[in-house]
Amino acid sequence: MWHKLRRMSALSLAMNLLAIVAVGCTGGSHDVKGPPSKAASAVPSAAGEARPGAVEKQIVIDNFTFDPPALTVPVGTKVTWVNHDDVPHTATSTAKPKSFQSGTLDTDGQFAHVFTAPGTYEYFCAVHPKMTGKIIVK
Ligand SMILES: [Cu+2]
Repeated sequence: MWHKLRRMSALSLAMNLLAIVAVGCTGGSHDVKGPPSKAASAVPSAAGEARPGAVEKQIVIDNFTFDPPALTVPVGTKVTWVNHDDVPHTATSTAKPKSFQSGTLDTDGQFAHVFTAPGTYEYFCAVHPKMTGKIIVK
């Protein structure tokens, strides 16, 4: 358990660094709608009720890959996809009807969805259908 937590912290840290690097590289980007991680932590989000177990997870899209490709989360988790690629991607639910649909995410674009029911939620990129991932909600 502790190992897992520590690995996740390291991962978030790596992601934050990645975000900083990405922003630095694309200095001319006009699509940034606000500092993503700061906004998330500064504002107690509507979905982020203070009950134990409410967590947020991030999936980074980079090099035509959802990372991590499979993510297991507790019910109530807010999952945010962030596109760090320089081409547009989507996170589109494969279910019918769709559980979620990000729309097109440009570079540094992000989309969040709160998973309120247990299940396996498979998704793909509508622009590049070979890009797939899944969220397992328990
Ligand atoms: Cu894509």
